[in-house]
Amino acid sequence: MRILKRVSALVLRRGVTTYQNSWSIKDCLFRVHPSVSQALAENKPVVALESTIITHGMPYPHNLNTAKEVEAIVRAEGAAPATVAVIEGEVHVGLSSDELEQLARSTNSQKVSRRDLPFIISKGLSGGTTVSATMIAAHRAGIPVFVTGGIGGVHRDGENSLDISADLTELGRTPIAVVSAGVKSILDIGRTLEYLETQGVCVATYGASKHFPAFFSPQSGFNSAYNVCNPEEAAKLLESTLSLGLQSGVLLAVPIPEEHAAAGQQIEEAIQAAVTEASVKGITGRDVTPFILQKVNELTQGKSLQANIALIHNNARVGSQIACALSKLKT
Ligand code: PSU
Ligand code: MN
Repeated sequence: MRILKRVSALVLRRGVTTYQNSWSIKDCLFRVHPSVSQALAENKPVVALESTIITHGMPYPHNLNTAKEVEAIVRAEGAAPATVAVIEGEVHVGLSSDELEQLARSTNSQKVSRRDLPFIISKGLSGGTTVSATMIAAHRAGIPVFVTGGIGGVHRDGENSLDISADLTELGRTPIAVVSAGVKSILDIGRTLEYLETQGVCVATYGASKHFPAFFSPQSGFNSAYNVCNPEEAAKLLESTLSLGLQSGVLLAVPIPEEHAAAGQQIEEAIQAAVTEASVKGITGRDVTPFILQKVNELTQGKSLQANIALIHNNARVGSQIACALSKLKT
């Protein structure tokens, strides 16, 4: 009897072991660039960066130039940049300049969100990672600060279409600070904030007020739950999220600098027109955001692109300062 029990336990354990061996997370699918792994090993600040903005958010060569400028800003602030992308079926955390250039020039890159990762990896494809997929990779690599332009959200009429970006649920389940300029007014900002609250995401404006920014404008008419005034306060907020063991993330909303917000009204009008056109043309799903971004850029003769670049530069500065402040808290 005892022997029998033992045998069954062994089989059971074997079953579990076999299961774990076969399906445990494969590190080989995640490639961390040596510059990033070295910084992490030395407890130096690292800033994760997304790449859908490169593949789908901006036209070439602005995408490449901006990506390079952002990495340079991160370095100048004393942190290591880790741009995330999928290259031939592997998730890269940190890209070489050749890889960055190839991604920026490529015309057939996929837009890779959480739901797309399994397929893209299984087919050995390449693509730009959205906020959700970038969060997954950054968290896995041990990078708690991630800078982007804007996150996805609840689309207008989302209460009927249920078009709600996977970025929001990712923020609810991955403990990373996402530094962004808020949410574009192509989205339903009020519902986006409600959804983030439901997901348990701590939303804080970076600055003196709680005004939640609308990407191109420093105010959206909505407020964040909180505000933090400097990198140290932001770092402490993130530190408590991590120390509490919360599995949810933090959204830090950085208003576009005043000098670049001037074109805000004209851009707003272009957004209205682009949203209408997208709906008339029946554009849905993952194609909505890239379509609207491109249309708005056209309608504003490039002003939206300039504002977009300026706010990303600013976010990179702020995010890097937060990453530096956070690494000081650890030492
Ligand atoms: N918002 C922007 N620019 C972008 C995106 C959002 O202003 O490039 C990209 C980000 O990568 C974001 C993604 O994670 O679009 C959200 O797409 P969707 O709405 O399909 O979830
Ligand atoms: Mn969507």
